[in-house]
Amino acid sequence: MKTVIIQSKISLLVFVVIILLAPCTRAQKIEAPKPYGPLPSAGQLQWHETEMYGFIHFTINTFTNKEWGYGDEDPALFNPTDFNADKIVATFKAAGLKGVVLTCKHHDGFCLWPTKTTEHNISKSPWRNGKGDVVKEVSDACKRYGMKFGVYLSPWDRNNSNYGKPEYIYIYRAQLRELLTNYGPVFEVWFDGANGGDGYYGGAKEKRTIDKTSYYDWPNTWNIVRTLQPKAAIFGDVGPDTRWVGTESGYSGNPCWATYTPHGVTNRDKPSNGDVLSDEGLKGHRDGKFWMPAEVDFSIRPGWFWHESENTRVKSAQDLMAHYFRSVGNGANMILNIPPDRRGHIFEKDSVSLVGFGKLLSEMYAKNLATGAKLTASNIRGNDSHYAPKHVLDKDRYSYWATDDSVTTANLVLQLKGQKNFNVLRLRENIKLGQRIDDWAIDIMDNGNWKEYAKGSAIGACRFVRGPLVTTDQVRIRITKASACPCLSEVGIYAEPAPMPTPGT
Ligand code: FUL
Repeated sequence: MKTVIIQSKISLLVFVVIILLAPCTRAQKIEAPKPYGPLPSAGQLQWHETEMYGFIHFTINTFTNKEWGYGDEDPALFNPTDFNADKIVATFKAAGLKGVVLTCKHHDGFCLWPTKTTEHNISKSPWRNGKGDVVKEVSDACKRYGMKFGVYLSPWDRNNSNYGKPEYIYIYRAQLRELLTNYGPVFEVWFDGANGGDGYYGGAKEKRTIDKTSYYDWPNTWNIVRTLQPKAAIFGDVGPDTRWVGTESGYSGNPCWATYTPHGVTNRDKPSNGDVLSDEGLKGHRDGKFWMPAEVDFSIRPGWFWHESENTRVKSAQDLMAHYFRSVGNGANMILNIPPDRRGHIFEKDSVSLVGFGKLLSEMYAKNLATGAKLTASNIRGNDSHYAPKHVLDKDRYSYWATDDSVTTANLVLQLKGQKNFNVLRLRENIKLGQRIDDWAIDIMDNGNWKEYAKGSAIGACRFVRGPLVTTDQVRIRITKASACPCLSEVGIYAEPAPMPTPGT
């Protein structure tokens, strides 16, 4: 009896202590900032994290020396002598690319997998005795190398006799279903807006014009992706997940907002793939209705397919670095096309550039010179360590330094561990809370005075500053304008290695 009484007294005491302490614990919990503007979906977040991947343009055109096949090509022409998906994917990986998007069908309509939807496919080629499947080989290689896999399926089909009629949409969707069902996880589905009109079309050899705003019934086609690969990001001129940047030259606008409201050419309020004011894709819109970040697509060569005549016109590792800073560096993703040759190999010169590019990147990233810096912020949200500046150095792109709601201009000083030489800075916002920062500047301490090193607009998922080499022991990030209290999640400071020699021509 006595023990029971003692036990209940102890329980009461514990209860009272908990009750007394509760308000203190509550008081320390400062609410996170409310999200601002359009926000990324889970699929878009994984897409942002992927940042940079390869594009493979490889089909009948590789063997006919064309960029756009007419659609009358004999499938027997497709016969690479030594195709090896592992080697290709391994080279992509060495370049630091995190995935591969394969042109499973280009405008000529030739399917690189044994589809049930058309005879115009790889099973009619002599390659692997008609038993080959490039989609399978590439997607399997991606799995082996820990690379993501994505598909490009040209909506325009210059081979199919039904193209332009309602029947074709069923065929197209059946192709999409095959690709999204039989080859494992897909991280991105690429819908090209290109359509030139004329084609073979089962022998009709004529020009077929479609109404780009209605023919493909995009919302229902996108739904197939949502159902079969819910995590995949959908690319198109009008997104809906990632927008075409509006150029194929390998750069984005500066700034490049993740938010965007696409507008049509024919009808401003009815934009569609192939009918969009593409110039607006370069920068996006600060007050855009949608979270629809830009993807920068370009080729390591002038063309998208391999042409012997272009073997002397391959971008160098240094060129690729410049494209990287002008795309990923502005918050866009970079998709770099490297077309295999007729052997099914990445041509030697392309390979040298790719591997060189990967080396430049990994040397640059080897040392974050901000590591160990002492951080001082002009304001910390509720003085709560959850929002302290230390989070910009913790390698977590979603933990962040934030200010109080009323504070939309703020400074963050990094006292570096000694004098450092650098020419590159990387900033990120926690985009789960939207794109909040409008304008920023970066200063360096120069003989006892702050000196402005760079300034710009927009940060978002990733923002690089690539400037002249400087030496300092203090860096100051100034948020000079924000639409809601800033939530900065990363500051990285790097030095690019000495320029690599351009591979010989
Ligand atoms: C363009 C196409 O017409 C090119 O051939 C290439 O596939 C590129 C990625 O998109 O619009």
